[in-house]
Amino acid sequence: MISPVDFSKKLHELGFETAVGVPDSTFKGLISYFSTQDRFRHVIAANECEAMGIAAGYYLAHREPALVYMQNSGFCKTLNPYTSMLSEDVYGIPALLLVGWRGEPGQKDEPQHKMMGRIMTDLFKVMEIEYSVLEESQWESQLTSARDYLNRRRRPYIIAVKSKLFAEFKSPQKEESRAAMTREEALNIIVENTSHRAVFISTTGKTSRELFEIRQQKGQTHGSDFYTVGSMGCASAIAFGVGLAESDREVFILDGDGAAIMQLGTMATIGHYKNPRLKHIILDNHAHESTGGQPTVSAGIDFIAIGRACGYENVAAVDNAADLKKSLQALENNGQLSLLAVQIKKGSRSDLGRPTTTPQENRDAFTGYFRQ
Ligand SMILES: Cc1ncc(C[n+]2csc(CCOP(=O)(O)OP(=O)(O)O)c2C)c(N)n1
Repeated sequence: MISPVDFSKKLHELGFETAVGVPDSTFKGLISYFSTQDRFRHVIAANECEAMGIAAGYYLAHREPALVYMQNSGFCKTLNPYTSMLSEDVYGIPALLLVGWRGEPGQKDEPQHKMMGRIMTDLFKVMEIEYSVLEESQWESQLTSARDYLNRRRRPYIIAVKSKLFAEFKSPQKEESRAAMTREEALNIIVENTSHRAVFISTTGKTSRELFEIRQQKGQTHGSDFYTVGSMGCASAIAFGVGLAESDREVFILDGDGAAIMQLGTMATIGHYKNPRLKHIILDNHAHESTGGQPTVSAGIDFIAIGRACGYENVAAVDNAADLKKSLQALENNGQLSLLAVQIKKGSRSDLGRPTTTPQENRDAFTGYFRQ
């Protein structure tokens, strides 16, 4: 396995001083190390498009390339800044992209990673980006060659990273959150305190995995839920689309803080159109818990103020079970576009499973249920 400490040291020797990205579990040890040391400036970006913009700006001011890390599912978000900004046809700006290879052909992975895993290297070729696949036996020389390439060519270079290549790095324990509930406890309360007519669009990662298991435990239908297994950040947009249908059903968005920040613009769209049946719940643990608990910037932002400014009509924040129950009762049929920010603590069950139904079964069950 590659040591995150040695890898970072080598990057630093090669002149990299800034790392920016969106977390991926493929290199969670490395991200965890970036967050604890002061060798690198480390920025966790809202999304991968933004990360590329930051890398470009950094280069303009420093004449040094940044390291940009991301999961391959987020790589597509770099297509626009790459083709219209960093590529040689436009400004020609170097950056070293570390791309986690989820869905690698032949390896077991989730359905949302299958296609990207299959087309990833072809996509690099179509985009005319040079790449190599990181090897445990020669990673140091690969980094040196990548750096040479960036100096010579002034354009991005990609290093694809397969899973289980980086060792873990345990960062020193931070102060424990004072929030009372785990996400699973909050989800249980939400499910138990909402009408049987409500439908739920749950965000990517453990929120959808926990909601799925809660339905199993309670012997309830999965038809009322759409589990957004990929497309991080899009649950709120999907809910907005669902809400366009003529129906008496209330549509609950079960969002994460990382996901809400990734597509914060959707709150402006939702706020503008004011569908009174949309109920946006942000489960805020200040972390990308699903990929290893890396911090988001949510501790410093006020979702309630953002919601209000975007035009949500009813906004509230809660941090305990009793207030969550009360707020849910107040939300129900209140006839107002509503936002509820729920403080939760990090953490989930170690035996948490994944949906056992396929995404297409979920699509059909949801569509059938919604139209009843
Ligand atoms: C575009 C994209 N970038 C990155 C990921 C990897 N990813 C999956 S879940 C997740 C964290 C989500 O954080 P949050 O919304 O706060 O929910 P939590 O995991 O804390 O419940 C990330 C970064 C992804 N699936 N898609």
